[in-house]
Amino acid sequence: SNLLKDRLREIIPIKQALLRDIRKQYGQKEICKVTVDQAIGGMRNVFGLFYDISLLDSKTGITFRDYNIPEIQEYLQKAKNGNEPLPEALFWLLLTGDFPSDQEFKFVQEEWRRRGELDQETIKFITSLPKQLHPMTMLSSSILYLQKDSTFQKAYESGKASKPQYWEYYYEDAMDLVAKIPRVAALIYRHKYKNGDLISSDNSLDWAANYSHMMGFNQFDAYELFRMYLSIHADHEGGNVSAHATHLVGSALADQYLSYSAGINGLAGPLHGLANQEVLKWLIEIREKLGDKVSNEKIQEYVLNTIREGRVVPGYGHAVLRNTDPRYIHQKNFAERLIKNDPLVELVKQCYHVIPPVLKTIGKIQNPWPNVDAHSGVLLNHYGLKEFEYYTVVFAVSRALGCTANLVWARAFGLPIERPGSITMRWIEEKFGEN
Ligand code: AMX
Repeated sequence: SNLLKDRLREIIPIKQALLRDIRKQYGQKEICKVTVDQAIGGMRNVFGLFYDISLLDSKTGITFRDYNIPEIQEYLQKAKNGNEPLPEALFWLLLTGDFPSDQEFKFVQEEWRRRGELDQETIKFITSLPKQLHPMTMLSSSILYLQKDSTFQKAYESGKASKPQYWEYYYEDAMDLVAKIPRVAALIYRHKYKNGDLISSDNSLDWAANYSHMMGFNQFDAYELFRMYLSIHADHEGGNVSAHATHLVGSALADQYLSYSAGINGLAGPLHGLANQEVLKWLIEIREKLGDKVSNEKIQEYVLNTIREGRVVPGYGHAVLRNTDPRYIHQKNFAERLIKNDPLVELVKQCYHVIPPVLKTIGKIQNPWPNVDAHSGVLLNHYGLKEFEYYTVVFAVSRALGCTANLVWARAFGLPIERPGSITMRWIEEKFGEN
């Protein structure tokens, strides 16, 4: 039997009824007012999206179905002798709202093993991509290529799919896409950086460890890093660029592949997921220019110079968070537990003390604290992933969990095509002008 789909079949009608009640009871309540400034300013604090699987609090950070990062670490299944949550369990939680039993966890793991292999055409497509492409471009293209296998697209085209069943096809596509994405990503890595010397999957490993293995990293601690990394990047509520882009494109009934490829394209922007490649570049630049054992004063100066040059300090600031990102703290704890004597990890720690006070002196910066990307690069680097151009791909493998889980629910709730209104300068002047 299909444990996860059966569970969804049970809870979807309950949640649908709940949503109907909520609309009946609160449908006409006002959530917030929208000012002209907000319309022009990237819709900060405009609550106009419905996204049920995770929520971001500006002070305490992300919760996945109401559970924060330390709770995720405590309650989700872990590998034998491991400390980090396993993404299979997180996916069950995101989809159902419950922690999985061991049997349910194993079900997801087995399904992903079963669905994860790539056919020869797909392997040929990926290993024929021009090597000069950015790995995020390769990933987005490869996900688009996999769209040939979309069960939703086929059912819709043949007229077989009726609206109440859409979510079932989105579920199938989510499971396939998530099962395959580590193989796609590892193939891109080996093709681009390792002369096409491919490594087959090892199905005795869990999903995250298998990804690490297919990249070529086989230490237990590297497995732990991938388990942790792929869990904490999975979702960040609905308004961030990758989640929002996926949700928006999906609202046009574009299938999971078309929708998540769009999300990946947004994640590839330097103000969003690409920041983790930028952080490592920036840290290495500091060490090249200032040497190791750099003083706090020199770092301060370097930060101010970066800003003077019109660049952003990567890894710091956030559109919503107003505190140190708990995902940063989680990675810091990981590093303190498992990594000794890595100069770049030490530099990240030093920056954590030095940079926020400097950014606070720049009045316009709303949040001087580090975000998730300030730490992840040095951890990947420590375990041998030196090609920092590739870092955002690991982020994208993780974000597939949240983005695809949300689309299953978007279809289960029967959410309509997203279509907010837009305004012009003339419209604003005519509406609010004196005459
Ligand atoms: N370095 C320098 N300037 C910064 C800054 C930083 N780290 N963070 C914000 N600012 C600047 C902005 O560029 C903006 O300047 P402007 O008015 O001249 O355009 C001003 O401060 C106000 O910005 P804000 O309201 O504090 O932030 P925002 O919501 O507009 O942007 C973010 C948020 C993340 C894009 C921004 O903080 C940034 O560019 N940070 C560096 C890149 C980064 O780490 N991105 C990753 C974010 C997490 C993620 O999505 N993965």
